[in-house]
Amino acid sequence: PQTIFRKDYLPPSYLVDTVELGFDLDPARTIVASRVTLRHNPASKSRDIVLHGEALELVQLRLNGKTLRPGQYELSGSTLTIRKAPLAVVLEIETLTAPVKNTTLSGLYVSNGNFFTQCEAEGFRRITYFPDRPDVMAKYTVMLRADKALYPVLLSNGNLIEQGELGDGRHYAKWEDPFKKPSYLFALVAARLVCQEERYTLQSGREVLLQVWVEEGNLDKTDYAMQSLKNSIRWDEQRFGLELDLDRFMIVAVGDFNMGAMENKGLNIFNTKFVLANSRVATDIDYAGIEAVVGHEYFHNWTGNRVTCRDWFQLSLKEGLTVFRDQEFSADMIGTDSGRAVTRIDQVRTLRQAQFPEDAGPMAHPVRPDSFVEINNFYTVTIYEKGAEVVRMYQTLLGRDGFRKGMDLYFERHDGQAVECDDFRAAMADANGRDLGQFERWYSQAGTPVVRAETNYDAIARTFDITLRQHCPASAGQEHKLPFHIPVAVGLLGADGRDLALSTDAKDRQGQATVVLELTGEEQTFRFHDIAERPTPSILRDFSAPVVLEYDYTDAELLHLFSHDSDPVNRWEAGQRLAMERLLKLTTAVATGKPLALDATFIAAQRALLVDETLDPAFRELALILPSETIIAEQMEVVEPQAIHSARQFMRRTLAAALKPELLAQYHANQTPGAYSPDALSAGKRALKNLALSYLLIAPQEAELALARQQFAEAGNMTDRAAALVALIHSGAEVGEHLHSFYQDFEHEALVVDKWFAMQAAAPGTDVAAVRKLMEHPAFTLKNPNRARSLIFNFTNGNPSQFHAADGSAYEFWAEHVIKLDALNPQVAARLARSMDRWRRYTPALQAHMQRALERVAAHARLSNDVLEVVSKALA
Ligand code: B3K
Ligand code: ZN
Repeated sequence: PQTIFRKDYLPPSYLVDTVELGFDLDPARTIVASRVTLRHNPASKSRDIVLHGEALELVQLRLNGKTLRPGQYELSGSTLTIRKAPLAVVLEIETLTAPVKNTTLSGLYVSNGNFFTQCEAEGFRRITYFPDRPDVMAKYTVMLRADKALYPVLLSNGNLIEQGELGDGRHYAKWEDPFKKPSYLFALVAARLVCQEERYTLQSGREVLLQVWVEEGNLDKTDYAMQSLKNSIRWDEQRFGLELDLDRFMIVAVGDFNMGAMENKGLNIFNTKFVLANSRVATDIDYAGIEAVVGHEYFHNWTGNRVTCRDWFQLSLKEGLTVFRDQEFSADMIGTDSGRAVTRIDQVRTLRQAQFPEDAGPMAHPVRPDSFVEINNFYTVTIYEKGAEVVRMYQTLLGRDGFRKGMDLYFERHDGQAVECDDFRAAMADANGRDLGQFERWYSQAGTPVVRAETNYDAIARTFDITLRQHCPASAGQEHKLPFHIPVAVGLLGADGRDLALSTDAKDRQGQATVVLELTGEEQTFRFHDIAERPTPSILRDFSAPVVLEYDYTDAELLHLFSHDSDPVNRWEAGQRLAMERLLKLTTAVATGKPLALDATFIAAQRALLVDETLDPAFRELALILPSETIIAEQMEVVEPQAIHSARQFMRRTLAAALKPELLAQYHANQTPGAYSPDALSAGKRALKNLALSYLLIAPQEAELALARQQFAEAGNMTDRAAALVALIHSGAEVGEHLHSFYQDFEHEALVVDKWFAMQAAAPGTDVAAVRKLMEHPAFTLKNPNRARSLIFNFTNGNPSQFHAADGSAYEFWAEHVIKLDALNPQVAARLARSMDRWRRYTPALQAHMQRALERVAAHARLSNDVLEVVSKALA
């Protein structure tokens, strides 16, 4: 396969002004007629028109009214080239596709008898021949024709301008999108669906129509998505002064979808997982996911659609920025400082769980990659979540107002354009009169920087010095890295636990509790004056940069921070450090057969936090979750998954035994009687209560089992029902009956059946044989991505001690299913292939098994580029 490089970018030879598309929709044989007006791009030397096309049958090709015969154009691989074309061209192209055979879920496909499209990144070329690249922006008119009884609803981007009957049972609808857009934002839906709709008045007084489209039986699950949409619209008006630019905005739910959702102009298409919710079927986490994803796709309307990417190397320009926006939206929706901190802690956990490993593994890439084989492999946590961290750092460096100025300038300069990450950085810099030249390295250098801190207190001079040193480990193609521009937020705690008022050399920031130090060199020392006592430093507050912070904290300092830090993120972080130190020692003890013990100090600190009623339940829950097995593994030179699992289980068991009365008290104190509400406070209470339950069910006695069984039977919502079932499964008690009744109650709710598979897949008692058995269940299918992920991915990524079984049998299972999935859906298969990314870090025996499994996949004939790129980078 061919590697594509950012440095090879050339502007398009032809620009497109208008696109008229006609669809005669038929599952087996859809005819697509396209009429495209092109003109030569003065910025290009080439007079060749290059169109992309895949899995298409070309029926007819006309240029300025004349039919082109083979020989007058070149068809090779996935491009169609017309050489030496006139300056102004009208192309008329007729193609055939078979949507029902399209299992890739990219392009036009059928899901549960309905038609949907997914065009990002390169799916439009599976619909018609077109210059399918984001810097070609055009105005679209779309005519849809289909059987009226089967497909009563016909939707596309923009405004509905005409509809009617065609005779012979068919009907049509014509849509026009007033805004020019890249092809990846094209969408259509032809389906039997119903909608919840609402007229909504924008701040400007303009009225818009909002719709959420779902299958008939799901109309009782659309309220939260609709509410989230309205909240998103209001938030973008208030926080960024950005208004909805269309008269109609639609969300459509589909059960077969490769990722979360898609921001097609005016016609967002969503995985059902991020639309459908009511208290019976959805958990608090599902509700939060819906709010975040509805917000995310809506916010793309400006950051992504109005201003889009010049090329796919710039993907984080829209994704990092839009994730940052949805994170801020979710935080503002909670509204309290502590709620905001809880969302921030969740973001840090995601980074450590998934992005740091990616940045240290074979698929490491900069936020703006320099090359790729398959763009679909680059919708990664680095592009999204690290990209969001990079955007957040602008706000940390420039302040909220400065950030807003930068956003305003960005839109002033680039509305209607396809631009680069550098353009965003320039807008931020210019709007604030700042030099952000060095900041560019966050885009160009891969890897997670390590910041090492050392401190020195001078009691006589009353100064406290913090010396920060940075380095970044080498990654593929990048041996030596230059220093980053890193904002390091710092506070100093006195012995009483309170923040000291800080005075630094920076004149404008006297007396604050937190200052942002800007580390730009390899090593810098920052001095604080008038420090009356040796303070405890709280470094990297609010996780002000996506780095690893090393500082030799003593246990006493960490305990002090864990009890007092006014910065909730660092308060949580102190607890994680306390736990991690012990978990690493316990893991070594397990591996070397030494006795295991947990100190009373740590237990006491956990107890104090658990019962501290001044803290939000949501925060307490997060503070009590131990670092995951994956995060522990990342700290080790040689990973022994079973030892990590046993060590962590030992710590959980010991805490559970020591804190039993407190856990029970919290279990009862955090009930949420009455009607279910997904608000943050209630969700936090449920989270703490259910964490308590999960601890109580470690080595349970009859009383605890009874508690869980009662919660399972009487739960008034899915959060509590699922939590009880998970706790029971993990307890090792006999749960056959519970699993059976849960399945019976929800067998017609696909998203709940996914949960049913997922909770079994991730249970430490589930080995690969049990997973294979579950695959024989009639409800299992590889063809539905949500279902495949629920069982297979939750096993390979969520059940490390079983996935890494000593005999390598689970790796064989992995190889087999990467290959099987690849034949159906390369994008999903390539995600599964990533489960083996960190294989070189395991024990030699496990490595040997993993290498064999990787080689087995790599050797398979007819592998997609998607999977081939992942496995060859892993083996390289
Ligand atoms: N932009 C889409 C992702 C498309 C992924 C294509 N493989 C969803 C989102 O980030 O909003
Ligand atoms: Zn996005």
